[in-house]
Amino acid sequence: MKDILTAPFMVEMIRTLTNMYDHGWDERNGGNVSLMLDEAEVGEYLDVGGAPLRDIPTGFAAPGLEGRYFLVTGTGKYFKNVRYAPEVNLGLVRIGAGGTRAQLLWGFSDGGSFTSEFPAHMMSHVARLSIDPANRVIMHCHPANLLAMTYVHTLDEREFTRTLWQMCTECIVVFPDGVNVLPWMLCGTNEIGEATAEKMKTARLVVWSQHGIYGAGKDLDETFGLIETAEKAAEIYMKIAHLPRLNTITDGQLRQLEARFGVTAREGYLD
Ligand code: 2HA
Ligand code: ZN
Repeated sequence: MKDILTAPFMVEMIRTLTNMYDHGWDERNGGNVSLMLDEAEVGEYLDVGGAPLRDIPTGFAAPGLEGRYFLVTGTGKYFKNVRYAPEVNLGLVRIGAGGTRAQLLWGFSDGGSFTSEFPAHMMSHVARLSIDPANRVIMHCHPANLLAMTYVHTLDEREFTRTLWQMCTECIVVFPDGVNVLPWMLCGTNEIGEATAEKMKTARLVVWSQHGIYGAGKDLDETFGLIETAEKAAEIYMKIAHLPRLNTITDGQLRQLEARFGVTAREGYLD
C-alpha cells in the first residue's frame, strides 16, 4: 500500500482547505468540505476489503450513496490545522447500507467524527449527481462579502444572481446557472440539508443567508473557483452598494457574453 498522505486527492484536499483558510473563509471551525473518491483510487492506499476502524451513524438515509467513498472534514476541526495534522482533522469514510451509517477507513484519529453538516453534504451530493454524474465536491464556507450581502440585498434569487452577474464580467460565464438562496435556517440539521439539496438541483451555488455559501463541482479547484468568483462579485457589490451607480453591465452585454463563451444563462434571468 502507498502512503495515503502522498495521494493526489489528499495533497489537493489539504492545499484547498489551507487556501480557503488563507482567504479568510473559514474562521475557527467554520466550513466543511467533502470529496467523493472512486474505490480504485482509495484502494491504492487503504485495504478497502478490511474491517473499518469505526462505524458511525449518519442520522439520515442516503441510499443513493451506498458504497461511495468520501474524504471529509471533521466536526469542530479548524481548517488552519489540517496541513499539520491531516489524520486528526480529516476522515475517509465509506457510506454503508441505506446511507444511515458511515464506515471510517482512515482519519479522525482523536476519536472525532465527520462535519456537523454531513446531512447537507451527502444530500447535496445526491442532488448534484442526479444532474451531473461528474460532480465530486461539496464545499461550504463563510466568505465575508457574500454573507454581508445577505444583510442588505433582497434574497430574491433572480435579483441576487443578476446583481452578482453585473459586478464582474466573468460571473455569468463561471456561474450561468446563478445562485440560489436559502433564508436563515438552523444549521447542522437534516432540514437545512434537504433544503440545500433541493436548491442544488438548479444551481451549483446555494447561499445560506447570514451564514455562508455552498458550492458544488467536479473537482476541488473548480468548486473553489466558483465560490471565489461569487465572493469577488459580492465584494465589488459591498464596495459600491452605498454609492450612486453610473454604469453597469447591461442585459445586452450579458447576452453577448453568453454567445461568446457558449454558456446559457438561467432561464428567465435576463431581460
Ligand atoms: O462549523 O460551518 O455550518 C462548521 C460550519 C457549520
Ligand atoms: Zn457554516
